[in-house]
Amino acid sequence: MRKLIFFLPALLLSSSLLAQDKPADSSHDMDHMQHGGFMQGGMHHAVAKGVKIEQKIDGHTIVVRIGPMNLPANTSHMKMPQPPDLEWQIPIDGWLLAYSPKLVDANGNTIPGRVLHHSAFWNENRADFLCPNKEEHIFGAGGELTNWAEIPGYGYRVQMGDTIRVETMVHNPTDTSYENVYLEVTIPYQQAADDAKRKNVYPTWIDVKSCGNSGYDLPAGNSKQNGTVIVKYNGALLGVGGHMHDYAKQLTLEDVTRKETVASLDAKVDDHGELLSMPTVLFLDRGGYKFAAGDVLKISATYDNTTGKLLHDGAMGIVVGYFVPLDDSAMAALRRKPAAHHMAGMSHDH
Ligand SMILES: [Cu+2]
Repeated sequence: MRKLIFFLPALLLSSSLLAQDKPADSSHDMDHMQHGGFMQGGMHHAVAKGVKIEQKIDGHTIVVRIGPMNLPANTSHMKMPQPPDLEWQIPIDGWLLAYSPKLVDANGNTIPGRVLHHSAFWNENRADFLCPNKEEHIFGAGGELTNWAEIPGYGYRVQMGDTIRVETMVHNPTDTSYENVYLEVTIPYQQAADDAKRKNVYPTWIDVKSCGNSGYDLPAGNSKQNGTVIVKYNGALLGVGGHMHDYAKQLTLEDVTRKETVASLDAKVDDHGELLSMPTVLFLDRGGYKFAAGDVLKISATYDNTTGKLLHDGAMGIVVGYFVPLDDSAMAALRRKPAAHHMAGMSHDH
């Protein structure tokens, strides 16, 4: 089974270091829909019935809960009925600070993360700052259930009523069936009305498919895919992680305009090529990696697919980070009304 690594943030561990810097986040793409079900990777998925999204909020934390989902043993994501896209309405005016995902059953017992293929949160009220044809992808999780920790002094700004579209795909590669499974994401927040003000961070997804759909066919053997994107804002990248799939070798990000390598991320895989982890690189010691408006960024993903065959839609190459613009007011233009075309059952490729 392909494993998805949404790395981000270990960034966020060293709190004192971060005090004078900025943060980053992430994004994917959406795909085709069809009546009564939906298409992902060219495959038709049945829709899981009765899956809802709900939230609980106290003075500090929102818990978003998606479920229940029934996951029979040894079921691929193609065969598993999948939740439709769900919408979460933001209940505060302020900042989301961190994301901590877990899987539980109806009694609160922990379920192994491996049964989560991926989940992606998209803000329908904002366009991505690098690829305005896409919504802002504010959070992603794969089977590793990586926490996106808080960066002191920074946050992702939301407004009451913002609509977050939540895509979730599940599978069950284990020999155990699980019933009534919930994905719970715990999100600490701060109200804008509070005294302490935060700097805004913008999720930064730099994709080898540029501003298109992220997934691509992975040829047998060694391969390299490149993409470019132009930064339209002055600002700084606080740090980056990477998102790849199995048989990954390396992700590199270059600032072509400056003729500099921004980051080189070596994938860690096991003996069979299964992806174990992607590293994180921080630019804190210099106050973030500075970009100037107009800088051309080039991203490259290298793979070594040892299966001997082409893997349809088997690869992705995305550098993910947190961007802090020099002039935050310039980002206001990225707000928009949610597109009216969304319907349950729409999802992205994985
Ligand atoms: Cu992926």
